[in-house]
Amino acid sequence: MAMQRVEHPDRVLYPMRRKGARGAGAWERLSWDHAYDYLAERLTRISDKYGPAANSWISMTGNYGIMALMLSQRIANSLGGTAFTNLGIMGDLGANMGFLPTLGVHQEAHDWSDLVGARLIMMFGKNIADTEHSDMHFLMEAMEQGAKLIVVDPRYSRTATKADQWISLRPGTDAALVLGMINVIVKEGLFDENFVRQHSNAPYLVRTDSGRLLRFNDLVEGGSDDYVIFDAVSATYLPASAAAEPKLRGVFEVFLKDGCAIECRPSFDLMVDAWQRFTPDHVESICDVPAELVRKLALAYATSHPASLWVGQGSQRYYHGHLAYRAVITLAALCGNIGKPHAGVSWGGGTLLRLILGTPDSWLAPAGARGTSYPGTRMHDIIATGDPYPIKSLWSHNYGFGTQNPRRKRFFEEILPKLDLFIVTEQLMTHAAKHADIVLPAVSYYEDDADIVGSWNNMYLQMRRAAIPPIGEAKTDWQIFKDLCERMGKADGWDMSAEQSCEFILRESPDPIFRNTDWEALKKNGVVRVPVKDPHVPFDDLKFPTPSGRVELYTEQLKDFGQEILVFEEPLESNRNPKSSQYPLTFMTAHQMHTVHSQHTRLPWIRELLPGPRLEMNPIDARLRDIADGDLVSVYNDRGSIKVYVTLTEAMKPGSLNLPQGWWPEDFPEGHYSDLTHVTLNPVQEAILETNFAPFDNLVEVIKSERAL
Ligand SMILES: Nc1nc2c(c(=O)[nH]1)N[C@H]1C(S)=C(S)[C@@H](COP(=O)(O)OP(=O)(O)OC[C@H]3O[C@@H](n4cnc5c(=O)[nH]c(N)nc54)[C@H](O)[C@@H]3O)O[C@H]1N2
Ligand SMILES: Nc1nc2c(c(=O)[nH]1)N[C@H]1C(S)=C(S)[C@@H](COP(=O)(O)OP(=O)(O)OC[C@H]3O[C@@H](n4cnc5c(=O)[nH]c(N)nc54)[C@H](O)[C@@H]3O)O[C@H]1N2
Ligand SMILES: [Mo]
Repeated sequence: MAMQRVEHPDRVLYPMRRKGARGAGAWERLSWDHAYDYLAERLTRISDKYGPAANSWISMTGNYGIMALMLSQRIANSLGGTAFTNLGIMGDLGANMGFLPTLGVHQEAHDWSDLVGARLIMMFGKNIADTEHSDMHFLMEAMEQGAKLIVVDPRYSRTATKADQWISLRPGTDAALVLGMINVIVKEGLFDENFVRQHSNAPYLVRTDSGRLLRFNDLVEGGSDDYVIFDAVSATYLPASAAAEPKLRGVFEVFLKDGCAIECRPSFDLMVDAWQRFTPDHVESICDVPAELVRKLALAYATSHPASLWVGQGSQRYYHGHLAYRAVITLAALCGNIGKPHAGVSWGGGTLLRLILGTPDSWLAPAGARGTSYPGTRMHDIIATGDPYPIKSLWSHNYGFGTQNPRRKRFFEEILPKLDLFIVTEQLMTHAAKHADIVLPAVSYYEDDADIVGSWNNMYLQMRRAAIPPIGEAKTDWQIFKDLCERMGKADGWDMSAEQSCEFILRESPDPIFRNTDWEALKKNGVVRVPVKDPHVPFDDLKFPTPSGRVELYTEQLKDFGQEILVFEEPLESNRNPKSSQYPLTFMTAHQMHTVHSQHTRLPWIRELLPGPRLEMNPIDARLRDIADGDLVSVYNDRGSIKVYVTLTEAMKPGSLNLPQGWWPEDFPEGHYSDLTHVTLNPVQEAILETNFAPFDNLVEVIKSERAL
């Protein structure tokens, strides 16, 4: 089947320049030499007129190799241009923002093999059976060895079909469900008091006047700036690092060094009080999960040891997505389920995200040169407004731009006309390529001479090697940018082969697991495990790279946003907001088994299985709208409207819709699902990292367009 893609009739075979209007489909073939000359001249002209930052680059996960992913930053730095970052606009950054404030790391995961031995496995928004099927056998083995599987998903996903229990919650409400479990566990005294006292910041005293954590030097002139606990044995205030039996509950009158008395409470006391309102009944009203089930879930988790929690991407694709991950981490920490085999909270801890975050600066900015970088989530607005400066060219590579990006319609109607030059490096003549001014041919994986490929959830690295020569005149992104920099006289740091560049990325990485990876073995065998214990059990030393060195359940840094204590927030486009009277249905676009994003939906053999996009809808919602199975419907909101055929299925929770993602605009009678999406900046996420694109946080309405024949 791979060959159907490699030899696809839509394959881009040589550089092309648009003739006539954008999107008109008339092209002139260029030699590579001519293409480089033309690009060098155009980019220089833009740079001379508007400044070098007016040329911009963006890439996505298309090839999954680390170079292809990160080259947009390197080329922008070499030419003084603008790089738009990709993790936020990808929609994969929400989870990091739950992990960072609490555990001090962007992500962590137990090895999949470590699942075997767990008594209970709970998965939130993770559909491993479709999206990580190569590792699914570990889950099956764990279940054969006695683990119970609970899947939390509004949709009866393929993973849910394998579970002992499927919890179908209202989309975007995971944090409330988990808060309900936490509330029961605390009330029943089922939490791990010792872990909470010794390894979390729950015993630290908080000033109730400001919400800030008390510091020892607030009490004692010249004291350390350590946090403060109240020790039950000596009945004194001690620095948090002292050996003590800290109290978790109570209200204390504390005298500051200037003699003033203030009220303090252990953060645990404040948190537990704030969480009281998440009774099972209240949670039922939020999540649409029966109260009795919430209670049972809590008891099952707190009494099954060891218990392993997995979070996928589904829960983060909401405006407040980070809260779901923080909630799950809080639950695990309260039950002392962190740092232990077959337990923990796992999300994206494999080598891929580590490689992205650990790409050495010396590789990203060869010759020390630096351009400018802006979050990809701001790209549309920056280009539309020219604020903070004009952007006049955009070069998209390794990005299914036109299907995978938010707000396609806005891009093509409003943003593209602002650009003097739109360049797309692609394998196929995609929707974006069709609208480009210049299209450059990219190799497929099988023609790529060298790149390092990381994994989402395991600790292996692979070395990609060419299996066949390039089709047509295709080149790697590395080669294209290297040639262009040479042409433009900016070749500093580009005098490496692709293979040398791979070695450089590992050897110079700030992350010791890559610095210490056996490069020769990777080159020779094509695959290597990075040097971490096998199985990898995150935090087994119970040291956390947070300011306190502990799990930070109380997050002082988010005080100004009212999120110092874990809260639940309704999705931005909740189906309970006033807007839902007009647009009552939550519209999701989950990943699907038979295609990687937009890459396989057009292959003939895949088409036999998936002839085209189908909107999944519950029969209850359909009946209300007189919609029958197979009807053509319009899905719309105030951002756009699309037409698609509908499949009625009880796998969908009433009130929510799913349209598996990866279809091209050409596959829809009208519009494309990304026309319905939005990118709304979230100040809390901006304070932690950057806003995460929330592709499932969309309200829509559906009406029948044509009855099925
Ligand atoms: N609505 C909605 N949108 C989403 C998501 C969602 O769930 N719903 N998911 C988001 C997520 S998690 C992700 S990771 C992104 C994925 O978004 P993309 O990475 O954009 O997805 P792909 O379809 O894999 O697109 C990759 C494109 O890169 C091209 N390509 C492959 N290899 C190379 C190469 O070596 N060089 C060049 N120049 N091109 C190459 C392919 O031909 C393809 O057109 O989509 C995001 N967008
Ligand atoms: N075959 C295949 N595999 C892939 C990909 C692909 O395109 N195709 N893409 C890869 C990439 S880049 C990524 S990021 C991953 C993503 O893979 P996953 O982590 O599995 O993420 P999604 O498919 O986005 O969503 C997972 C599940 O979350 C559910 N969900 C939606 N809303 C909620 C909610 O509010 N709460 C809960 N608990 N669940 C919810 C959805 O119904 C869905 O079943 O897959 C990777 N693997
Ligand atoms: Mo992704």
